[in-house]
Amino acid sequence: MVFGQVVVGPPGSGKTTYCNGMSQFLKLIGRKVAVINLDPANDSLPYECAVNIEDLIKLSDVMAEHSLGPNGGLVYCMDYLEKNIDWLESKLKPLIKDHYLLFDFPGQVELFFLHSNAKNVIMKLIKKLDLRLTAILLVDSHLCSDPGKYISALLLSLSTMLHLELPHINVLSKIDLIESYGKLAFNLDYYTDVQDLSYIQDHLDQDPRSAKYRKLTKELCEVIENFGLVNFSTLDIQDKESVGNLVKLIDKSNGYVFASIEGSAVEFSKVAAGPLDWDYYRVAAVQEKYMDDDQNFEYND
Ligand SMILES: Nc1nc2c(ncn2[C@@H]2O[C@H](COP(=O)(O)OP(=O)(O)OP(=O)(O)O)[C@@H](O)[C@H]2O)c(=O)[nH]1
Ligand SMILES: [Mg+2]
Repeated sequence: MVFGQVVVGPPGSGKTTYCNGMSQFLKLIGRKVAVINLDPANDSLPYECAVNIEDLIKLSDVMAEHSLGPNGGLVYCMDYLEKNIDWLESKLKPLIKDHYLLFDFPGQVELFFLHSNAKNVIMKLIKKLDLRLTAILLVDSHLCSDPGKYISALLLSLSTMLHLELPHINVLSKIDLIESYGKLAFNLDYYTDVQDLSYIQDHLDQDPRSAKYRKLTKELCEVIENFGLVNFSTLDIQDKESVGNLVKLIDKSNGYVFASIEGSAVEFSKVAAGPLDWDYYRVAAVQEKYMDDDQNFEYND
């Protein structure tokens, strides 16, 4: 079985940095990792990528040839990728024998809740190559500092979850910076647990600009609460413990934790119900080397 992650999220939310940090963390705990860049606008990649969409299609060529802007160009590129899925499949085939896969996607979020090309690409790969993928939606934690933006982030998360139909983890990225945006109106738990949105509505109502949208906001919050699907994990990509905690969740969501179990249903349920207390940090290399203060990701061991 082949496991991996589909990394999505708005522009600048930290997807490429995440793929870089996550691949290094996973390598240090002993996994073989391949990062696949499917963002044709990724100019300079901080990681060594195993497959690069640029080898198939270049955004600059698309924009010039079809007189498209960058966003239309990206939709075209995803469409082209879907039509040429055999190219991607042939590139991945040698890797899936023993690699864990990380897919770095573009930041145009409409690709993941509106258009179907990116989803079709993922679904075709899952079907053809028998992949077990978890979607990681990164949302900049700075959005918590504004109630309106936070509600937008909730809607984005819900729409993406419903559209992609994958095991899914929403992540508040850059959590190390959260204090620099000023004091939050509520504890961080409130933003991660998404339990009672009436408090954030009350807070939003204090802003006179939002008065005429009060009913709309209330209805939207009800939709989010009625689905009951959205919550968030937090992440500081430079902090090994933060990355390790997220890896535990991801491993449970896509079934990686069950991969090596060949026993009875009882053993499966023990793993499913129990706390994941594997020692992700036992590898000395992780203790010593994971990410230094300069985000200098040079961790060759
Ligand atoms: N402090 C801090 N900065 C981060 C973290 N993750 C990413 N960043 C910074 O956020 C900026 C954007 O990161 P990228 O990885 O390029 O974001 P992206 O989502 O790939 O951006 P696009 O591909 O343009 O959509 C960079 O300056 C990163 O260094 C984090 O956990 N903490
Ligand atoms: Mg990127």
